[in-house]
Amino acid sequence: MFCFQCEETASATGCTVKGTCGKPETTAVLQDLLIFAVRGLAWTAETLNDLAPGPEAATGRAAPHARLAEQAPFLREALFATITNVNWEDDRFRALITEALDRRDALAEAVRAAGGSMDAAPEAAVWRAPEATWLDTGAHVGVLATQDEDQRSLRELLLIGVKGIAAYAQHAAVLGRTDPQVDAFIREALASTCIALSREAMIELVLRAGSVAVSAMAVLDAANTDTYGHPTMTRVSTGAGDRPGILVSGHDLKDLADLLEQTAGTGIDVYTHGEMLPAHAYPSLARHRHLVGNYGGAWWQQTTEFESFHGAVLMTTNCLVPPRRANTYLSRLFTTGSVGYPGAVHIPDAPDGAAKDFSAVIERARQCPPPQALEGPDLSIGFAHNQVLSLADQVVEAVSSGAVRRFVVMAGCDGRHKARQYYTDLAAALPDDAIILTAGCAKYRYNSLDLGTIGGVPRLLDAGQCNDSYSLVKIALALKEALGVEDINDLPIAYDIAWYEQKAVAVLLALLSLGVKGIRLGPTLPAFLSPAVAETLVSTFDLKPMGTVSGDCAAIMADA
Ligand code: SF4
Ligand code: SF3
Repeated sequence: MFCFQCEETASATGCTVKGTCGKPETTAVLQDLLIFAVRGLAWTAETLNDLAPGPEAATGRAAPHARLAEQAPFLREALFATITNVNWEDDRFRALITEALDRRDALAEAVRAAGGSMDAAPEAAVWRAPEATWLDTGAHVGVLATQDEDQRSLRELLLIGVKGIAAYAQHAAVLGRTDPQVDAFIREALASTCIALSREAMIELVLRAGSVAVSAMAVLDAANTDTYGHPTMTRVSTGAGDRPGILVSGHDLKDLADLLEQTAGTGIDVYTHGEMLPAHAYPSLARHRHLVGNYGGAWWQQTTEFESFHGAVLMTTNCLVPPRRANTYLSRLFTTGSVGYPGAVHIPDAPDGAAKDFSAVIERARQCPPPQALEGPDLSIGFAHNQVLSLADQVVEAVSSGAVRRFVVMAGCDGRHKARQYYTDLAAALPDDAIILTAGCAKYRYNSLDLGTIGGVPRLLDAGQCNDSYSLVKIALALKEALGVEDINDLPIAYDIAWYEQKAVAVLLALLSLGVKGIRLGPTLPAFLSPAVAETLVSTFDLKPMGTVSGDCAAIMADA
C-alpha cells in the first residue's frame, strides 16, 4: 500500500504497511482500486459525452449526454467512501468497485453504439479481472503508478481536492440540492487523471478545483440554511443529563434532524459530538428540547469519550477511528451514509430521500445508562455569515476605531499530533485586539478558552463545520466591501489553517482560487506536494509552513 492523503501520513511521506489512521493494507488497496475504477468510469463518460453530447441548450452550449447525470451520485459516494476515517468495510469497497465496473462497461457499450471505439482507451477504462485477483491489481494502480514525481503530485492534489468537493456535494445532495457544474467537474477531473497532461493543464485543473469547491460549499450552505434556518449565536452546554443518550457525530445534519424527530418524546437525550456541534445553532434543530448539548472534543478523542458516553453512538460521516481492542462501545456504535465499520450496525438509506429508520439506534440507547459528565465550559457557536453580517456595523466600527487590529482565520481540522498544541498556544497568545474566525474541528484546540469580547463581539467567532469555511469567505468579501478595500489581501485578515483530511484540502484550494495569499498551513505541509509543486504554491501564493507560536503571532499581527 501507499497512502499519503492525510496530514498524519507515516514519517510525513506515506503509509506503506498500515495507516497511522489504522487503515489495513487490504482496505487501502481496495480504495486504490476503487479510485482506479471510478477514474475509468469518468473517462468513459467523458468520451461518450464528446462523441454524443446532448441537444443544444438555449445557452448555445450542448447539454451533457443524458447518461452522465445518473453517474454523479455514484461518483460522489465512491469518492466520499475513500476519505480518511470514513469507511473501514472491505465488503462495501468491493461492492462499489463492482458497481463502478458495471457502470463503466454500460457506458462503453454506449460509446460503441454511438460509433466510437474503446480500442485506445486507458487501462482504467478497460481492465476487468476476477475478484480473487483484485488485491494484486489494486497494488499496482495506486498513487505510485504515476512515475513522474511532479505529475503524481499534481494528480493527487487534484484527486484529493475532488474527494473533498464530492463530500460537500454529497451533503448538499442529501438535502435535495445539486449543482450540475460541480458534478461535471468531478467527472472531468477524474477523467483527466487517465491521460497525460502538461504541467500547465494540471495546474489549471487544480486551481479550477478551488473555484468548484467554493461553488460546492455555497450550494451546501444554501441547502443547510434553507432547510434548517440561519445559525444564530448560541451557548451550548457540555454537561450530561440523567437520561439515556444518543451521541451523533460527523457532518450530516439531515441524519441528526431525522433522529431528533424519531427520538422526540422517547425519554432519550441527543448529544452532538465533534463536527456536529454547530447543529445547535440552526433554529429548526435547536427547537428540539432533547438536543441537550455537546459531548466531548475533536474526533481523535473518541476512543475514550465514546466509552464514557455509555449510550448509542451514530457516526454520520468522518471521522470514525477504529475502536481499541478492549473497547466497550462497538456493540452500541452505528454507522450510516458513507461510513462503515466491521461489527458496527449500519443504518441504510431509505428510498427516495425519505427519513432513515433509526429505531435500532433508539432501541439500543434505551438499554444504556446515562452519560458520564465530562468537565468543560459552555461553548459559544453560531457565528456563520448571516449572524456575523448582522453584527457588521459593530465589526466595521471596531476595525475603523482600531479596537480590532486583525482577524485570524484558524479554520480546518484537528488531529493527534502534539505539534497541534501550537494552535491552542497561538489562540491564547494573540493580543486582545485580534479576533479569531474558525470553522471545522480545529476549534477544539481553543474553543474552551475564555478569550473575551471586543465591543460586545466575541474574540472567537465559530462559523461551524469545515464546510462552513464558506461563511468565512463570505465574511471576508463583506468586509472588503464595507471597508472599501480593493484586494482581498489588503484586508486585516491572516490565515493560519490546520489540515488533516481531504475536505480541508478542498477548502485550501478554495481560498487559493479566491486569490488569498500568505496562508500558513500546518502542522506539516502535505506529503503529496513534491518539492517543485510546493515551490510553485509558495511562489504563486506565498503559502507558508507553520512556524513558532511567538514568531507567527508577531508576523500575523504585523501582516508579514
Ligand atoms: Fe496514512 Fe492518512 Fe492514508 Fe490513513 S489516510 S493510510 S494515516 S495517509
Ligand atoms: Fe474534522 Fe475529521 Fe477535518 Fe470537518 S471531523 S474537519 S478532521
